[in-house]
Amino acid sequence: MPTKERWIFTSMKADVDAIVLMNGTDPNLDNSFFYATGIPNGLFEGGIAIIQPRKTEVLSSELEELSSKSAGVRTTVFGSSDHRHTLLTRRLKGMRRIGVNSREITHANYLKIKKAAGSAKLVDVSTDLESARVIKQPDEISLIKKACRIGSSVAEMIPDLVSEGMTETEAAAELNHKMMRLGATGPAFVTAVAFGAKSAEPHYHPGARKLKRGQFALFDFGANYRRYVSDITRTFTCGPADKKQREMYDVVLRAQLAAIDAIHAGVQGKDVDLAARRIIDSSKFKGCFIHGTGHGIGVSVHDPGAISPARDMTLKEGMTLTVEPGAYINGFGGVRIEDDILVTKRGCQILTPCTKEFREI
Ligand SMILES: [Mn+2]
Repeated sequence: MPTKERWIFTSMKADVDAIVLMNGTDPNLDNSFFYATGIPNGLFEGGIAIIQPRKTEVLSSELEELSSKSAGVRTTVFGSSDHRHTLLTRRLKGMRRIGVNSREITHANYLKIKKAAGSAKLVDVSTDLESARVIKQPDEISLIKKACRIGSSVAEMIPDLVSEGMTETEAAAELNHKMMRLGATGPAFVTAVAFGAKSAEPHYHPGARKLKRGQFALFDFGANYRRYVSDITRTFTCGPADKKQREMYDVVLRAQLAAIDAIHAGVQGKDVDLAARRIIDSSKFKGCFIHGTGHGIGVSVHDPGAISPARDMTLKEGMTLTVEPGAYINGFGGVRIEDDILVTKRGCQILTPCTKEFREI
């Protein structure tokens, strides 16, 4: 297994002496900082990682000194931002080209690196970092699998955890509780529980709405396990489904299975998307699938990689992606079924094997 720094530099097109990744304050943290250093614990506000082909160093405040050192990372502690500036200036001395991650750095921190870099040129390496991050290394895959096992086990339990009359936030609390009881560091993102018409809103946050008989109940959640995440969605009805709900579920399930079937190393993401979209668009739910089929998962829940009609991407072995077609009708509700998969040479491995046969709560 190549070290992260070697992997980043071998997959890189840009020619730089080092990459400097600098965190702002939470939530303006650079996911590539955690990807590149592999440090599973700590917040690292204001922390800096200096990545070179054979060496990684972290400049950390005292608050994360132990997290950084116990992960086996070369660590220097700064006592103030002036001290951090002096250390960074010293480390970058003599360098000509320095890579920065324009997609995740704050403007204020960019100016700080520029000041410390003196006459060296700053080069945007965000695309290179994405190319490295999109293919997962074995250590990452095992953490993602663990996060997926937790999410999938909790998805299996949903009909036992949730009942009629419960509010969305109460249901979300049950899911979060179970994930942490199973060893999750925390939820991967705000657990989305949407009842009734709210299930038609794909990025909904839970509220005080109570589950009533006859409604859809959609659960989109995931576990964070030592910084790596899962992302899973299951949709149910409270009590028996009516005809339209059942048809909607069956169409989305057929679309999701068709997309999974289409996946293998070498296929275009667009074609996988089309396999799902074709099924929804040739049903009475034409036009109701309003987002892409999937995205990467890793140290972030929207990690590099997309299965989308709008993106050119060839799927490769070692990519971890979601497969999540859905259908949404304003005022009525929505269905989404989401699994996480690992792309393999001939197909894919489903990392969230929780049942997706139609179930009632
Ligand atoms: Mn997702």
